[in-house]
Amino acid sequence: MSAMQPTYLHDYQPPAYRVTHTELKFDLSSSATRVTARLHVERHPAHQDAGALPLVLNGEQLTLKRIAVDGEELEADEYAQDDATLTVHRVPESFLLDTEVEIDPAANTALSGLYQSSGMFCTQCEAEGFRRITFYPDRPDVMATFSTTVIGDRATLPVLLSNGNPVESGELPDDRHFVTWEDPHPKPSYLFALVAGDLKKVEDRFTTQSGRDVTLQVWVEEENLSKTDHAMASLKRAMKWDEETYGREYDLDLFMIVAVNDFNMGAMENKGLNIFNSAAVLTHPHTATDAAFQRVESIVAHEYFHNWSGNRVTCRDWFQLSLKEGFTVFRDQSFSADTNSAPVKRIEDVSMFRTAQFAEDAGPTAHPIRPDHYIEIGNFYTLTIYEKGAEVVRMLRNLLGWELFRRGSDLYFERLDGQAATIEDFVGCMSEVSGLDLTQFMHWYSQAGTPEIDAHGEYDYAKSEYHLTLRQRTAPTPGQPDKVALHIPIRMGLVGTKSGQDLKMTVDGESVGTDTVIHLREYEQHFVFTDLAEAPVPSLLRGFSAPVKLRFPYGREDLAFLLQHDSDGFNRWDAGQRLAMLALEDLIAAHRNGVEKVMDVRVVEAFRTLLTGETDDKAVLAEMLTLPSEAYIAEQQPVVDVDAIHAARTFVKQSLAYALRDEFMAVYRANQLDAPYAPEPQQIAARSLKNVALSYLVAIEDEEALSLAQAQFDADHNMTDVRSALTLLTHSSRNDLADPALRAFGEKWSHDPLVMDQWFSIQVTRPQADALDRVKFLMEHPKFSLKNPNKVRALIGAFASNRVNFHRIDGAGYRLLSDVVIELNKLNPEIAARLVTPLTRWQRFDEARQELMKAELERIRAEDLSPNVYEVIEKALAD
Ligand code: B3K
Ligand code: ZN
Repeated sequence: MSAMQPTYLHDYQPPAYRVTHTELKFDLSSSATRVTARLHVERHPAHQDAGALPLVLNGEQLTLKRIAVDGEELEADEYAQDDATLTVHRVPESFLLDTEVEIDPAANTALSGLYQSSGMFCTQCEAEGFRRITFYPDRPDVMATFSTTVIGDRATLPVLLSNGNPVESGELPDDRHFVTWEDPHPKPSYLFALVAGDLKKVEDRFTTQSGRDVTLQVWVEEENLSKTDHAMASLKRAMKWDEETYGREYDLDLFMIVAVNDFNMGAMENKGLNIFNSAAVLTHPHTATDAAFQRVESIVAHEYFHNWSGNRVTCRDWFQLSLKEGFTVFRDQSFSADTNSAPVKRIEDVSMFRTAQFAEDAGPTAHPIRPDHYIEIGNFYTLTIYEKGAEVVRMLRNLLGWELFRRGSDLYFERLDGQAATIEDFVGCMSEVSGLDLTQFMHWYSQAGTPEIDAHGEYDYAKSEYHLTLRQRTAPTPGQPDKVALHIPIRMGLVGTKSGQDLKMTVDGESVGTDTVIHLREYEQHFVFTDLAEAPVPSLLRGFSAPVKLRFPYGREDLAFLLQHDSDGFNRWDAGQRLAMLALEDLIAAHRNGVEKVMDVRVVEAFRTLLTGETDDKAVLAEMLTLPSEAYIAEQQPVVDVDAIHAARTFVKQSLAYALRDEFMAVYRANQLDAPYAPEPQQIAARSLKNVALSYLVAIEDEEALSLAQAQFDADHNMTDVRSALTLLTHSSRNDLADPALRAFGEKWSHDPLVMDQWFSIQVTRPQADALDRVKFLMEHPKFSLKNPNKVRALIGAFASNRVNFHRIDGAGYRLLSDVVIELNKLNPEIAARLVTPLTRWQRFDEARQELMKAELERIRAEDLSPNVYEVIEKALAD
């Protein structure tokens, strides 16, 4: 039961002992790897006067073979061991601890600690995996230099990697060999890494701004050597960007990336040896879509950026996780915005955020950016910690302005270099350089839930004034019934209804220009804008300047007006989304009431204007032509009616296609590319615009459009176009077209696991009623395995996002998911706990579905659960 006890932030204490240097030796073998450790241990200064203190180390699933203090073997009564710790009762102030343990990497299906993936050995230690490798104070505030010797078979494991620089290598008896690695930078155990396997590398170089020559290597299985160019190019761009933007330079002579097939997350920022899910590193025009190319670029950058925001300055404890993740996500978002299309990057990020993070905030697992307790930290690698954390850093950047923010960042990196820091340290640096009082702002870190702002505005013709009232409220979340008022920066403009131009604004007698930030700090505040020449439509929360829901009673004319005239590209897009939402809401109501559905002509006219107007940004246009997703629409409903949402959205899509068939067709034809594939912004924009247009035409199963989709599939020009065409065919009712295409695709790519993932996903996300049967059938496919997280996500995770089929009223979708969760609970608890998420959102649905979902949660609860799944299920079923 001890594993089920929560850890609390307020219980934090510095460790009794720290490790200054760690020497490791791995003698690798599939089911009996020997790990020999020598730790240089000393009493932590904070506990200098505390009298005798036992040494308590973490350790799980380790078979202890030997333990000695300063060379003296310990007697059985001098230490004690349970399933999570090893305690040495008496130790000197400073000493050497020697241990030897045996571990079983082949049996490690949780993919945490040292495990085997496609014959190679690799590690994943964040957050608490190192304790499955050796006995250690496995917490981020213990930072040591590491020296690691890896021993393996010369034939099967020719490549032996660890953190830092290789300093020695040689041959050993029995056809074995070794390599010794030294990492001179003190690091916590979660950043330790080891890789051993039959890998091939591509190599490049980067010279840092101070002239350090760095060798860059990407290690992959031989058949993937042709898929590394983009990751390498992305790495070099990221290194340069971090020098230019944050003044941060790389600090070792070698930087390595390794691709592995079995990985719980996207990638891991281990010092000098980043380990990647192969899906987050390998690309080729014929196997990866534009979106995959962009994802690889951003993840490569993200992990690289961690070298400063995470590794050089790390977290004091896991409650501070967002200190490294929120800041690093903000950094990778800025990098991608600078490298590609900034407005599209923002639209994509916000769209995902408002759909998925808002849903997390509204559900039973809602938690602050800095939680105050957890049972299993593995459950807190969430959209809240990552993405909301990044939004809060973005607000700080905007509050300070770039120059001061950069000064604050410099101060943070200089002052806390080599240390384990807290969120207060970070915000404190920002406050210190700017003189801003960020006391109220700090509530963003401790208060869970999405603030909702109700805005009302009125134009006083007689006085030429605009009165804006803002009210904020955050709904209670589990454990936090009462909410304080947050400091919410709202960037805005007033768009003149006659001129269509941003009006000059005056607040409290002060002229603030045409685009300003107002600060909402109270529950309710009034703002008066004087000397306005004409009646305005307000453009609020420009660029999504705060992670909030903002309601304003816009009429449809107002939204159509903003869609045309708002100078803020993000809000132009958002006006279109709001306009579509109003139409969708009417249609959802009509569907529920059995009334005939009628399409809002204002939406048709807005789309006509978009399709026929001039555009300088096709990528933004493609976003504007994309309707809110079913998941996003669901977020806006008090009770989610999956069928009505699906019907309404399909109706809007089809109505637009019938009304604007020629316009969509013209856009499709005008955006064909002959040039060889390149993942560059202009090509990506043209492809996304063309494929959005085709998706409308296929939605009405227009014969000509179907043959265009077929031709696009057959042309086999690049994966973006092929996948898009195959998805459209598969999601249509035309099995006569879909089946042969799926068969051909499946046969052609059966050797490529990452393409097969796409093949699985495309099939199980189709809206037709056979989706669930297809999942069951494909689970038996030879290329499917529950032990591979990518496959689980591609098949089961993708099916759970298929809203009409997952939420089938017979409960079969829920049953299938919980069956898989129960099995994965034993194999890979981290993935199991993630996969169960859709069931935890049961409160959002009608009563019949609520009962079905809860019954499945109860069925899972009856199992012998891992702490990961236990924590999520208990929250989901709490009263
Ligand atoms: N820091 C890793 C996350 C690892 C989590 C494992 N449970 C990836 C990243 O955010 O860069
Ligand atoms: Zn990260």
